[in-house]
Amino acid sequence: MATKVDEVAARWEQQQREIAAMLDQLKPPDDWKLLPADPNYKYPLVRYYRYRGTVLSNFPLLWGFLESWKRFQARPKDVIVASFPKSGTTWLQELVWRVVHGETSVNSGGGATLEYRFPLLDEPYADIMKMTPIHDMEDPRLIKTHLPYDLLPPSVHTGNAKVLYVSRDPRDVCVSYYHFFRMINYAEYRGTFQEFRDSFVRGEVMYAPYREHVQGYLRHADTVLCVTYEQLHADRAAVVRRVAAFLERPVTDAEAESIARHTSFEAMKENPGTNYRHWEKTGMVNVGSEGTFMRKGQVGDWKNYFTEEEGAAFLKWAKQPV
Ligand code: PPS
Repeated sequence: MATKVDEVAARWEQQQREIAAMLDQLKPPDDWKLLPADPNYKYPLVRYYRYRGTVLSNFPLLWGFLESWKRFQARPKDVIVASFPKSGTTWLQELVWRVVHGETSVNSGGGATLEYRFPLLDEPYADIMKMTPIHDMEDPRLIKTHLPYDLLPPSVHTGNAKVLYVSRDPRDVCVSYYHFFRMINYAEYRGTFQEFRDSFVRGEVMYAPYREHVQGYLRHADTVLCVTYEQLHADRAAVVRRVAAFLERPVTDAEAESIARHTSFEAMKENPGTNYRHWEKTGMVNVGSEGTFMRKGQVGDWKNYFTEEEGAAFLKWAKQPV
């Protein structure tokens, strides 16, 4: 039987033609400032803009981000997992999903991918992915976002939605992001790591500036539950308990241990609901050439990309208050 993923995959070529046609017609609002093109991105249909300080691509615009953002009304049962990309979003999403649904079986959500169970607020690609639009989802809605705190829809700031934020050693974020942009066909980054790192620091990569992003959420740590990738590595069951307490969905010790076990790197790499291998079918990634979404899952991979001095300087830059 054909799945939604098969339907999406069958439309890849047509979708590229549609995107090209939409791009021809695209007239970004005045407050979307086009950034100079970075020739290292080889995918021909992507443009980067700065919108209210943050770098976003033409994709949110093409897919109705502004309309959807205005329409978004937070509900008391909403749970939002926010992050700068590559900080452990998927990891925290799966953990949250399991806490909310009391899910302790191996393949959560019957194997449905997180993209459907826990959709992205920023790119309302529901049509393209044959998904239920976020507005029509039933409670409890679990929603992912990479938007900085100030760009969250106003009803999230004033509403009762519960927001969680995950951050990670910025050097590992940068390495993971570099590989991600090399892997996905919607970017096809072909510059060197040094070039990518420099554009990260200049605040020119998607969702930059990085420091403002992290510090913007940490400033709201009184209402936002902030966890780190490194804490997830060190003691996942403890994070499960913190998340459960924050969401007011208590878990037993046995449940906490089970959720911790099913959210190990190895378990999530095997789980079709979390490993993003379906992207290999839908055309999102270039199969085989640049690795997979679940790449290494390590703390400290940066040491393979930075010298000790470069790493120290980068960390100092990242921690500077802005
Ligand atoms: S995204 O695209 O922004 O949502 O990506 P995000 O999920 O934030 O980050 C992807 C990185 O997280 C790693 N990951 C994990 N590490 C350890 N354990 C588990 N369970 C896990 N799940 C995801 C994933 O491998 C990416 O990191 P790198 O360093 O590239 O391997």
